[in-house]
Amino acid sequence: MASSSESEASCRARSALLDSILDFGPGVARGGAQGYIPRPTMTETETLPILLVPDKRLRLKARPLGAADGDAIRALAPKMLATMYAAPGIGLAAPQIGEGLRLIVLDIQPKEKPEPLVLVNPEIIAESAERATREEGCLSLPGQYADVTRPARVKVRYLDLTGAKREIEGDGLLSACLQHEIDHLDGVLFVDHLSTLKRNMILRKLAKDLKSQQRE
Ligand code: K1U
Ligand code: ZN
Repeated sequence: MASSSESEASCRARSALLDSILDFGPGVARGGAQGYIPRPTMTETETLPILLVPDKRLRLKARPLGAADGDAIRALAPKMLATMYAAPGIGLAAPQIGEGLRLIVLDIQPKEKPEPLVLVNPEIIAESAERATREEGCLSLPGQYADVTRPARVKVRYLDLTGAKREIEGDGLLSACLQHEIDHLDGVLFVDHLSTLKRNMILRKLAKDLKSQQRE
């Protein structure tokens, strides 16, 4: 199961959606001379450990993906989605699982209606002058939340898993999530948008929480 509280039906819905976006084919994958091997489902997809602040890899600029990276992207994207759903979260950037690549996944829909998105080399090509404030969290700073002010609306250009150029535009949670994930690709965390005082308070609280969790 992607998460202990998740129903089998919603797991199956995610698995089917994931298959369709990754174009794995109908139900089975060819397994060489032995015939067919079962295709991995979302419930079986490996999840990856998420790096936590202050891991230095979270502060590096990620590199763009090129034509030679197709196999790596197709291998990584389902694992990133499985990791995001299991956390649970609504987004995940490759640097959070230790991969310095410009690759993000997100799904802001309720778990009964999953709409996984995989964005390769995403870039913000337009943003509104209007600003919006919304509470954000981060899987790399578990349990820490703060109001973050960002452009209310953004337009993002990216490549999909087939390498086709696409654009996505949004406001509200989608806008915040896109900006949050693209920030990760540049080594920027949501706390960097806060005052020094608030940032230090959150970082101190995180260090304290993680220390007491280690003792438990
Ligand atoms: O990148 C990340 O660390 C994921 C992060 C994304 C995000 C959250 C809020 C605003 C902008 C971007 C998260 O998913 S934190 C967890 C979270 O927000 C959530 C978890 C379960 C259900 C709903 C939300
Ligand atoms: Zn984050």
